Amino acid sequence: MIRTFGQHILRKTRTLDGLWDFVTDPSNLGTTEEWYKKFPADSRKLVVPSCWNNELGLFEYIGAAWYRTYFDTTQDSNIRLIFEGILHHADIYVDGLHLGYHFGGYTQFSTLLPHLAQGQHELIIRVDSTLDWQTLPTDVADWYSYGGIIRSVELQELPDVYIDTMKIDYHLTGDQADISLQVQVNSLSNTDSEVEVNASTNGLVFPAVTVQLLAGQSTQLTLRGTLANIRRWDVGQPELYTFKVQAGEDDLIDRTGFRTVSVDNGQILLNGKKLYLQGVNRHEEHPEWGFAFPPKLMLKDLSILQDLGCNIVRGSHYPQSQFWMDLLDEHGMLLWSEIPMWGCFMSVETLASPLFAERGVKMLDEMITRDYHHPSIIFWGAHNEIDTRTTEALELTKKFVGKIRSMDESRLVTYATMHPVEDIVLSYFDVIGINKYYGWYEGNVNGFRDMLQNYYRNAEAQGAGDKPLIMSEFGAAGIFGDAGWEPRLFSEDYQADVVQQALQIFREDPRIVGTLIWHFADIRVDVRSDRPYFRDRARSFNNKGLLNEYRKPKLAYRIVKEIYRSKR
Ligand code: ADA
Repeated sequence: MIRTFGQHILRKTRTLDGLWDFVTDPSNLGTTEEWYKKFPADSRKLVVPSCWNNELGLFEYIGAAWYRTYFDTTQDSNIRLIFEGILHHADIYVDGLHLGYHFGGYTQFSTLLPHLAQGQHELIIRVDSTLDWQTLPTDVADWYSYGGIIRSVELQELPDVYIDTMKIDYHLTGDQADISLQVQVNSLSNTDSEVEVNASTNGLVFPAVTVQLLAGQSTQLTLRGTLANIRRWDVGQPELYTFKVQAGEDDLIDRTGFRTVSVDNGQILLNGKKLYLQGVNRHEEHPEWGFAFPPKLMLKDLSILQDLGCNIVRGSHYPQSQFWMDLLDEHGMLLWSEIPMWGCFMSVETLASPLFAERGVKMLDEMITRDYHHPSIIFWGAHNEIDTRTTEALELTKKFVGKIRSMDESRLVTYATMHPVEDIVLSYFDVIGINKYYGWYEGNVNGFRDMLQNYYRNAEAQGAGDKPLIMSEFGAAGIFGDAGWEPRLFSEDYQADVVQQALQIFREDPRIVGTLIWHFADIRVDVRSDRPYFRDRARSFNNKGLLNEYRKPKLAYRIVKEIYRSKR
């Protein structure tokens, strides 16, 4: 299940989710031998989508693995295969032919098979979960290094002339929306064709356009229209508009919500009104499903966020599934979306690597292209905790922020810094996020006060003193069930104290416009016996969740709920 709603009525689509053949390839023979020889007759089965590390015997497996399934076509047809998320390297083979390679575990990619003959076809995917110093994330990150096909695989049958993409843009004046729809139509036909393109949304039919397409060519057209008396999308007010485009025998349906996002005098404005953000960071992770997070649990996580009194969630630290964003759109909850650039152990060599930068820019491109229409997304996050005191970070920031702004001017660009006092990239962003852990990694909670004063001085000096500031991460570990009379380190009481005191400091500071607690729920962490990282993570979990990994509330949850639901 990719979306909460259907994107096609005319186009035939089906999912290839289910039991696939699966075999690991620890010695990486696949590139030198014929891959199909490695599927034993009684090959192991794995459910797609899932993470293989959640299965017996594969907990610690990082490396290459092969997946196989079959699909039938009832007539010669144009097939598009859509891969929603594969961690991290994916090579696609259909009927023995290598059709493409994709890097990046959390964004969608697709493969086109024009004029595929009728019959049964074999789809094989080589998945490699190996990370290194030039991948996003790198091989050191504070979450579990899961591998596998983590999101659905969809098969679409395309007519010879089909809609490739639709991009919805609008400009609001009061309650009027001037809308432009950019539609790309492609032809796979051997002859020239003519199709009529129609589009509509609630209360508006766009004037139809007839397009002539040369054989095998594509064309882009823009449909324009004006909608009066629109209802704006807002926090807790999920007004959505469904757009339908039809070109000949093909169609595409998508949704958006009308709202404006801006900054003014240190404040974030949504639809022109000041916004105070209250939220948490959330990994799309669960000990049983890993990153193949099931829809039912998403709905429950959302109910928990609402119960807590949140109006925003940060999709730490990678593009989340489309189903989750659809739910956020449908419930009026805001989202900070970012790419998996997690940096506190990252070297400057990584920041300076051209391959790393190229991968980051491509991920930004894929994230923004896929998620452009979600009204819930208020921020694009460029990076998290890289060494923003260095010129390497500055150069990368220019590239990333430039890329984001070239694709989307309707949202704010942000990031999370762990060096607020010496950071040299502040001026490139619309909103600054600070990650700091006084009361946990450094000193006691009062350390926040001095840090903030020093940050304000640095920001003034860089001409960034008027940028809205969010405390994007803070918190402490508390082991679920460890409660007592004294607030000992790692107890629920200690965690609750730190979060409560920190929130009090932040809520009294008029320059802070939001708080995102680290973290929503405990997450599994990559603690390996042969590596020095994260040795302080008891149970091999990051225990700073307000809930444990099974979504049971800790004391801190109840305290935060009281604070988030009270008036500032
Ligand atoms: C950082 C990082 C988080 C997490 C946190 C922690 O701020 O961004 O992903 O690792 O620290 O728990 O230390």
